[in-house]
Amino acid sequence: MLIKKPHDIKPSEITDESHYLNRRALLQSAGLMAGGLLLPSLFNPQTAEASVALDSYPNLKASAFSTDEKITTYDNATSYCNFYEFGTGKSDPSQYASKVKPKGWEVTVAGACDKPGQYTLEDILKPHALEERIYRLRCVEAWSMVVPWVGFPLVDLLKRFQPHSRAKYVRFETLYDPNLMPGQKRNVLDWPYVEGLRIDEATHPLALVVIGMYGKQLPMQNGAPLRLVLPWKYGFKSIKSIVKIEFVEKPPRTSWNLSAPREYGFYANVNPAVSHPRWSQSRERRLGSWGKQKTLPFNGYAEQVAHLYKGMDLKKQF
Ligand SMILES: Nc1nc2c(c(=O)[nH]1)N[C@H]1C(S)=C(S)[C@@H](COP(=O)(O)O)O[C@H]1N2
Ligand SMILES: [Mo]
Repeated sequence: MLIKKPHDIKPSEITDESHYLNRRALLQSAGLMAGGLLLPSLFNPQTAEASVALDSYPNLKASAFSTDEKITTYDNATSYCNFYEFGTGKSDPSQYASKVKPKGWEVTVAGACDKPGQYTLEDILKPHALEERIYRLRCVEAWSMVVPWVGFPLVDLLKRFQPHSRAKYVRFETLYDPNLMPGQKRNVLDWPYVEGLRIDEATHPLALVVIGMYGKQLPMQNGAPLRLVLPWKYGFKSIKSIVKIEFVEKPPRTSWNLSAPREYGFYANVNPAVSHPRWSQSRERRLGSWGKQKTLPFNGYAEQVAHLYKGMDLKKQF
């Protein structure tokens, strides 16, 4: 398995690193396309549960953005979860979500773009070549994990909808269905769960649409059938079970920011120098380990993303 750490990626002759990374990501996905690694037929019209029937993604290449750190066990990553729609306890999602099989999933695309509309999950996924990205994900509660995610760059999905230049932000919404997701019967958050990104964050090559993990279909408790994974941000930005994508002009109000604005900012970049009002963010515990380790700025992805926040005071805009 080819795994390159970000610091193994040679500096290019092109001075602007963001251009270099963008080009690299483009070449990479082009290469995967040419290799015929298109999404295998996800949908078997003969079965009622067609929409998320595929249960494995064999032979995926690990992308150059992957870390070579020790991978968290499948059991840990799928049983210690945050998904408040299924309860606030860490084991609630695996206990209650595993029984849920989303059928006929659709995603609404709205706002400032040329191609708004109602898309089936198949429409959303079909044109994209899948890859494996071994990413760290760091929860705001100071635990973290390393997971081989299966997905494709968010930029590739967003550009299909041809956003207008006045679309400065993207807003994402999770399914609202209290019968399927009993945690929504309680007012712990303002449902549906909403997250948002500035357009340059959303189109950064590290931002991933995820549909699987560990070479398998994404378990419901981890956000099936599709979620985001934004490895340089606290985990709550990585919204699960998305049903709506909207291109907007102003920063959207996001669920955690609405519920506790002093604790959870819009940017939520991992920052060991800025404590949460109730605990330090300087260290973290990897799921499955006892000790703690140092948390890195931008969760270790500073080289790739720090330029997005040039000139901002990240203590104020946390
Ligand atoms: N819709 C929704 N998305 C969500 C959450 C949630 O409660 N609801 N929790 C977030 C938080 S706080 C974290 S840390 C990650 C956890 O992802 P995991 O359970 O796959 O580790 O999902 C994020 N996405
Ligand atoms: Mo989190």
